[in-house]
Amino acid sequence: DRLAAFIARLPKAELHVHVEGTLEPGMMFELAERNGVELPWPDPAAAAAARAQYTCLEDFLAAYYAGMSVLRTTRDYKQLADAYLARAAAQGVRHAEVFFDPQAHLERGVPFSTFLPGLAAAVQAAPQRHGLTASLIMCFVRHLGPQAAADTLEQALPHLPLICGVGLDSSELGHPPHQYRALFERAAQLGLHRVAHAGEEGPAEYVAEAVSLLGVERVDHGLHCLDDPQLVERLEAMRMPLTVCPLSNLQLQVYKGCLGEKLTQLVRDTRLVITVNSDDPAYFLPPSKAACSGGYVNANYLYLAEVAGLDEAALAELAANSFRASFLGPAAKEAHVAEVA
Ligand code: ES4
Ligand code: ZN
Repeated sequence: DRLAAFIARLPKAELHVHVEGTLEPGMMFELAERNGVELPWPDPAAAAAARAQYTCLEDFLAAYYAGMSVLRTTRDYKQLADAYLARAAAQGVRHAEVFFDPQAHLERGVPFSTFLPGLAAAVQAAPQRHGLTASLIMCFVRHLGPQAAADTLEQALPHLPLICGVGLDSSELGHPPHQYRALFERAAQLGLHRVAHAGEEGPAEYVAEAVSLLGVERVDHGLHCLDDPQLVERLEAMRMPLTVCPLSNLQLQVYKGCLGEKLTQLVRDTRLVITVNSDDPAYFLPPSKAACSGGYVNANYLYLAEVAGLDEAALAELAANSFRASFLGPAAKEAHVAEVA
């Protein structure tokens, strides 16, 4: 329809996408065969059907870590990231800041020197190959704790020129951000940008901690800040961007109650700097025959537009926010924002 066509043409940045969450069932089975890895599903159709069934963060994460076990060689990582960047470019994405989970690979015996060159090769080739810029953000998985995260940052030191920033992801409840304060101080000293998942299923308090103790420049998800009006005011005053992922939140049921109401509140009733993102687009598909393919960023804009009743001007503002909230330099930001208008 008209809105879907408008969204498809909007130039946009994607700031919250896990490269491992872009692994489509077809490529997952291709790599499983190439690398001799056994998967817990018989074929791509069964894996795809299973994806529709995950309705909480922990069930999703179990499948996400199982799925990425097929990634073994530099070539695999390059192929995965390149395929995502091609699909993103086809959706009007002009710049992508892509998360990866080093610990999920290190734990399986795949070293930095295998996965990082693959991811970086795809990122470096993206402007020529697909017409978009991209960078890499290394996330620490909270379920392994702060010491494992600190060890991971030290292991990453030889590769820092290829890494734009650090983030925090995986399980949230029981893993408050204050546990990562020293780690994020170290990351800041190393000149890395900082973001963190907070307020996805965790409380508003975790969002407040991420902002005041970790010094994050964006909050990933951040939805539960709505439970604390004073915190919302602080985030508005700071112009702290939230990277919201509507289809992810819908599928994983992270908000008890009506998600549509909460998303509407975020974009219509606050002055928060909201951006729209896909999170794990191979896993989180739109509820119905949406006019956008898969769970990629345009399907997230369309779903949000539908539940919150957004018009073209509001959608363009969200796209402009995505560049403003990016880690691009001021000149590149301005050029992209001008292109949206
Ligand atoms: C994630 Cl949806 C979500 N939440 C937290 N951590 C993640 N890693 C990949 N997807
Ligand atoms: Zn995420």
